[in-house]
Amino acid sequence: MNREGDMRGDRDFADESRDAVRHGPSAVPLKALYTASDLEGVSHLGSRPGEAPFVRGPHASMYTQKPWTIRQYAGYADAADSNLAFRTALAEGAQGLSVAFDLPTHRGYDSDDPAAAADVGMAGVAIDSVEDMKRLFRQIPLDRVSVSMTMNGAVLPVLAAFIVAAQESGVRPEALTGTIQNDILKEYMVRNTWIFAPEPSLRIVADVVEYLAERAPRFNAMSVSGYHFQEAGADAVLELALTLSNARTYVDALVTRGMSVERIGERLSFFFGVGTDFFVEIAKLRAARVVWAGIMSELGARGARAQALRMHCQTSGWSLTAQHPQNNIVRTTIEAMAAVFGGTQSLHTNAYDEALALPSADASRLARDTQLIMQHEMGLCDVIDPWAGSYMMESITDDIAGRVRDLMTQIATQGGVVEAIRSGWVQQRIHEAATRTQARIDSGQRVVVGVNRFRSPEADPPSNCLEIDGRQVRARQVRQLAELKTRRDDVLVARALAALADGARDGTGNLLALTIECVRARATIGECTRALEGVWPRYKMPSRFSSGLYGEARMVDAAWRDACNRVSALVTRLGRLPRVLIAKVGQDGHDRGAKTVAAALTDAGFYVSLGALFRSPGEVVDDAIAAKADVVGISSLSGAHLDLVGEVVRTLRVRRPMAAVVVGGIIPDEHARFLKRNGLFAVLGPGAAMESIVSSFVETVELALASTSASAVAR
Ligand code: MLC
Ligand code: 5AD
Repeated sequence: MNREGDMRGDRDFADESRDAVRHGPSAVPLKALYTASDLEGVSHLGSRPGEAPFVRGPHASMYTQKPWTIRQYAGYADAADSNLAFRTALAEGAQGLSVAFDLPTHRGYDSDDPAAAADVGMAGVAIDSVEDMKRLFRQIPLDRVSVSMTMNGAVLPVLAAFIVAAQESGVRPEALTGTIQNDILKEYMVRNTWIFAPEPSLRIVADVVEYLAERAPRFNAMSVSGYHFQEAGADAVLELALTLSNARTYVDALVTRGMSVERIGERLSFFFGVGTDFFVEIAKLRAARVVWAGIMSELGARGARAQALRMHCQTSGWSLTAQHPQNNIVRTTIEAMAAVFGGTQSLHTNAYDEALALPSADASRLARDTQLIMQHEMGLCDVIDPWAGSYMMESITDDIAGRVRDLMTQIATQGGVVEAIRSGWVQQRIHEAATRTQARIDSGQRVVVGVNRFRSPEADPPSNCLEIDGRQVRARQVRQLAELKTRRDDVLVARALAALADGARDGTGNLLALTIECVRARATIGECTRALEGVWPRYKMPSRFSSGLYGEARMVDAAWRDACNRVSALVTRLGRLPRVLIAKVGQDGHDRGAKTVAAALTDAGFYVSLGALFRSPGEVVDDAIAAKADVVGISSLSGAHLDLVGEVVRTLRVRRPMAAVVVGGIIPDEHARFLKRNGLFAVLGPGAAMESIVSSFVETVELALASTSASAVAR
């Protein structure tokens, strides 16, 4: 029986496309039934694991010899807190470490920098200097535990601090194992922790790869990421095409600098997201290896180590819901199975409470144990590439590979990825995909259990969300920074920083080698970044969104039309369009939600301005005044809302009292109550359908106007 409840004859069913009953549009059309004829023309069949094109995995023995690495991404507050969490995790079964840095560190600000104040320690660990890095890895044997560091913008000083911290604890660079993300291109496309413009940033990437190849040959010099594309809304084909195009761009740049393609390939690694489209996600990982092996072979790589794509995977954070968080355990487990069936080398499973806050200790343990159970209780490591030979799996693997090659050709003919970033093509394409997905969820075409269907009236059990006292972390960091500066030789620091700036300006010397000397002399992450900023000013990028798509997708939907009618009524009452500023504040660069809301509000009839990223509270108020906003909608996903949103509300009350503030994102209930007591109009939690967001904005404008006219009368 299909979802509509009617029975079909066997033959009809066999011939039918699966589209009508699928859970959502997929990167590739799936059929209800696959047969032997679907294998015709599939060229990768017949290869063995560890053999080109590596569809069956990069190693011959795969998990039978060594299971994937359980590598949980973690970091919060300061180095000492995170060190304790790392050591506990390793004692309890984690097999590698993966450091989440806070946003100021990502963007090259020290914890005492006013631009960063509210974000210190909130979404990851605060690292200001080599001393913090030493605290972070205290009593962790860096010659035995491999460490992944998700760092891109501030890769030079952070990696330098890691290398010096290891050296000062007796571990030479040659002995270090791990991975540095060092993938700047996707930062401009989606993740938004860039600091400099693309061209100088590409030089930094290449200097890092060259230095590591020479001095730390066991360290993976980049982790080219697709995960963030998926999180931002891309489907599997777009995720692969962008990731592999970015990787290709790096390889070309390194080859131009004289590095051998063999050497580059050996320490290049990849990172993919694994979402809810189960079969497609498995096929995606297999297809990634096929396409990449082809590219590397074309570029002249001969060895298996250079041709085989090795990957880390993370289950999808976006697929998790704030409603009934325990359902997320199920989502994550099944996504993790897809990653394992796809042959990942390393895996992060998300914690079930991530849509509410950073993972609590309980939720982190459960996430890790999910993988331990998979490895030790379920027999998943006993058979290599168990999906091989499946009509469906081999056919869609081939289909995805073909589509990815086509899209990569399209990107190349447009002038390549750097050009596609500059023109906004990539950002736009991902944003449009995200907007369409949102429309499908809001209209109920794509089911999210407990959110748009099968809602339960029962309240969720209270969760013990992790709370970080950012002010305390900042106070500690500021004190330690001050101490560091009294103990160091300032002349030595100044000389090293000047040499770094010269290296950047003149194009001479390896920037990582030069930064290592700065950090060894106790220059801070912020000081190294500022030295480079003297040569390469901080980059700025406009924020854009597309109107039309969302409204069109929901045109025939009564709930959406009702919401639009409410806006029309408001327009009539005001005699003009109601004006909204959608703003991001602080160092939080997650803009998927902000862009989708901007698009939907525009389609509903608001006049929407979308603010730039990384604005201070004062700048958000400037933008609100310039936009003559009736409502300022702030999107906050980094945990820094208490300070930042509070300040926007206070400043706006003085400078544009008629404007109201609403917030969307990850805001714990208690914080929402506190902010509302202090003048915030509304909090829109995750999972809210656009019609309810539109209605909230309408009500906010009405209430704000009523209270402004009431206070005018009182005056
Ligand atoms: C493994 N090995 C085998 C084998 N399996 N040898 C023989 N037979 C087998 N079956 C060998 C490998 O060749 C390697 O040795 C060693 O064992 C370790 O295995 P690995 O497969 O390399 O695993 P690992 O060290 O864990 O490395 C996996 C990786 C790496 C290559 C994908 O880059 C990695 O760990 N990446 C993690 C990235 C990450 O955590 N990112 C988080 C992003 S979060 P040798 O000698 O070859 O080294 C994020 C979120 C955000 O980005 O936005 O903030
Ligand atoms: N600790 C653990 N997980 C984190 N994530 C982000 N920051 C942290 C952190 N400090 C996870 C979330 C998010 C993804 C990018 O990584 O799942 O979706």
